[in-house]
Amino acid sequence: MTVATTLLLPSVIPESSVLAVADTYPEKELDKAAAMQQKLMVQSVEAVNNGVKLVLSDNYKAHIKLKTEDVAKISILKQGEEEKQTAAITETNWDTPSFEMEETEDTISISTDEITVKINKQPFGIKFLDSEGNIINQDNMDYGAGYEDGKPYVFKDTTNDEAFYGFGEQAGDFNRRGDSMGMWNNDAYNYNKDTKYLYTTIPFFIGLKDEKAYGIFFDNSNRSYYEMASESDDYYYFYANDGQLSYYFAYGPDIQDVLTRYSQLTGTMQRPPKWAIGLHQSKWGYETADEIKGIVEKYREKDIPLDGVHLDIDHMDGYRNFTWGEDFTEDPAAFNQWLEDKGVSSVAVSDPGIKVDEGYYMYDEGTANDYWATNPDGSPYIGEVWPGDSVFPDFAEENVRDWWAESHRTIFDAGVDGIWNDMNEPAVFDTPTKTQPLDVKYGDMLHSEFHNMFAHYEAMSSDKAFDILKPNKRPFVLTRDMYAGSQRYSTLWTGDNESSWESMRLAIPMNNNVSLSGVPFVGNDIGGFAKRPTPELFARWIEFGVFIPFSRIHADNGSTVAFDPDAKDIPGQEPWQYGEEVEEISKKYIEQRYKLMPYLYNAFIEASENGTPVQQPLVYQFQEDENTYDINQQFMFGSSLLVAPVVEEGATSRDVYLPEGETWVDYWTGEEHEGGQTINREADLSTLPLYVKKGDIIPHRNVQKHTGEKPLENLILDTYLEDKSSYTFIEDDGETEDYKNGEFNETTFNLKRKGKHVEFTSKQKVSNYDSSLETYTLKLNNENMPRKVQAASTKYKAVDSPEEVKQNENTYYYDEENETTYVNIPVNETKKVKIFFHSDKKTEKAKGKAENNH
Ligand code: MIG
Repeated sequence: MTVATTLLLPSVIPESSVLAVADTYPEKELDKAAAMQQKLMVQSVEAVNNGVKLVLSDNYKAHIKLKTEDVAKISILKQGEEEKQTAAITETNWDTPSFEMEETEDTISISTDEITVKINKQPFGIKFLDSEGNIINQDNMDYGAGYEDGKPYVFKDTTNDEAFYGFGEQAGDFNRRGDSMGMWNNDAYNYNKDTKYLYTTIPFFIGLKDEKAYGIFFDNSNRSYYEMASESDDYYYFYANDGQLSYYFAYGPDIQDVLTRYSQLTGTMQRPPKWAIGLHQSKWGYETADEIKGIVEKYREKDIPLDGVHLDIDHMDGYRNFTWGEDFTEDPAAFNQWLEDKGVSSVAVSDPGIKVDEGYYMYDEGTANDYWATNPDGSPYIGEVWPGDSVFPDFAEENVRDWWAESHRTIFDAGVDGIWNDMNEPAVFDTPTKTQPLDVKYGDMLHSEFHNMFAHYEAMSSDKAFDILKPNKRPFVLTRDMYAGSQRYSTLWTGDNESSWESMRLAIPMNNNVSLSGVPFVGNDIGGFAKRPTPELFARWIEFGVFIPFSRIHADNGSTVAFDPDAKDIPGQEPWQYGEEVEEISKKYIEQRYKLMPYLYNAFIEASENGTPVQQPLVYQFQEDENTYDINQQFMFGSSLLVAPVVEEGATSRDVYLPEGETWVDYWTGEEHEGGQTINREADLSTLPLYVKKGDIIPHRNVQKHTGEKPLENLILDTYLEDKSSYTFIEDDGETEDYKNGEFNETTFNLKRKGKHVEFTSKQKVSNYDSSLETYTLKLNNENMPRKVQAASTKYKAVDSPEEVKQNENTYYYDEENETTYVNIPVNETKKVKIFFHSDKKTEKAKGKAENNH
């Protein structure tokens, strides 16, 4: 513990919790020398319908299963022990692939069309090869795999050019090669780049070597460790304090395929309600409903879009979960109705610690039914959290989860729309480790095994609350902690970050790795939680914050004001707290998110179907470009927009790397750049460098006060055409599960360049949703002046402004200065719309080049 850390803490946190800031349970290091000593030998082999079973020396056994053509599961267990799987796994419909087995004196090989798993017998060791016989990954034979003092471990060979990604929520660089990581869900208030244990455990990573990617998921919930070439350039290893040695191996070679497999294995996020992907405003320390109403009113007055407000612990009665405090509001239902009328949804915090307090219904019901986690002697475990002495629901038990789900009634009945699960490490104040003793019991598990899954099981229950109490409404559950697979139930925010440039810089690679760990819906407190940002930092953070999947401004109640240390009243962290210029910048960027809503929402639909990240590290799309491997401060927002936030104090420009093989268009100026180079972009305080991948269509719409304010009547197809572009647009009601019964529309737009003209078609594949769409505005960027626009015999009329285009069907306008054509196409246009140009852009470009060469 350091004095500096203590000073940063809000004074209201009990002194005892301060002790624990950097202090979790002592690490149980692996004895490498002991691991090296022991070698498992294959003693016999049995072919089974999904792979092979081996008898190993020292009373061990192994089962190598083929789960799909490119996924294998490896487990090594004690003889007689039964194989378990954790709650991460959801995969149900994989079929065992056909495979061949071949045995020699020294090896056993099992091969599908995609991979070969080659097992060495003396000693036991595994190699994964692709269908051409290239080694993708292999055990390190000096150390091998097995158990040391009860700790399951696996050593793998690596070479200097191998990169590692994933590992859930980690502070530090994007590429984790060279890092020493741990997973033990931890209340990491005010974490920094050196904080080893953050809030979330996702024991999944991706290795990328020779442009080929594989994934490993270590299905073990105990505290685990990852030494990724941190001790040697030649090997990496991972191990856990306890539990079984079993892991899944998935071969790509594309990162996208690895992530798809992982998402099938552990599930995908649900389609979110649209309001949840709008802007959220929060602060710990909005003490009354009136205060929050004032904030909402200000948003509306200033015409800054807003979709959600968060009710932190001050909404409760003495921190009793699922209650309303009279000081907060005497009429919670009226308050929520007021919000609803303003188009704002509310998200209420939920803490798992239940106050020991006879007469408090949660305590009484839970006690009467033995719902609490217990000490070894069977008595309820009591720990101190916000309400004082508290007991904790045993979320490992289904009946407890059902009861907890049902208990959301007091919150949901009053009109709350979403749930925010906090403190679910589970955090307690009065132990040096900040969490419960390891021998507290959850179901038939000890806390040591359950710890990293506590939030996962809790989220299961919160998700169920929606099923029971808000049937047909899409759930929104926000959580501070996760285990692998929690994306099925919840959205992640990355806990108590800090209002500092370093903390903002950490957020980008952190989100990128969370995204590669199966969790697309992730965000960080915009502006930083602990302390307060300077106006400049807030401006830069909101510019970037509108391009992260979950976009919420949130701040600590007890922080000092960094830009005015003498301030008496600590203001909230709203966009208008930092002067006019920053307010304007905030508004511009928040509006930008709302303009991109059709694009963003569709990116989320894809995420919910395939696990495709919404925030994508560059390597996700560009793994054949090695320059992307170590990029920390850039990402793709959806598949078409490249975001390069300014993350250095005082900077007025930044370098941007544009991946190879594409042309990139500056979103603000239209300037085109070839990929495969680093450019320097001017970026005054109001500019976030943003680029579009040429060839893509980005659907936009008009700005709204909130996502449900105005029906979508006009869809703008912002197009950066090369030869061909296409986009499939899905529309539904944005809030119910009706789309599951087919109530949605699916339309594909196609654009083709044919010499001197461009052809546009739209085809509706599904049309079961009652849409308000009337027109498309086809916006063709960086094109010559059109000569005419025509659909069969209908001639489109040239008009004088984009506004006129917007108002009149079958019209077009050419903005000469920006070289942009706008065409208003009625949605029921069934004919090809042809845009004829005076000259053909491509020949012209070629000519231009030829001239430049003279
Ligand atoms: O001990 O509910 O990370 O977002 O505002 C602090 C009060 C408890 C921690 C969360 C933070 C929240 C705060 N909570």
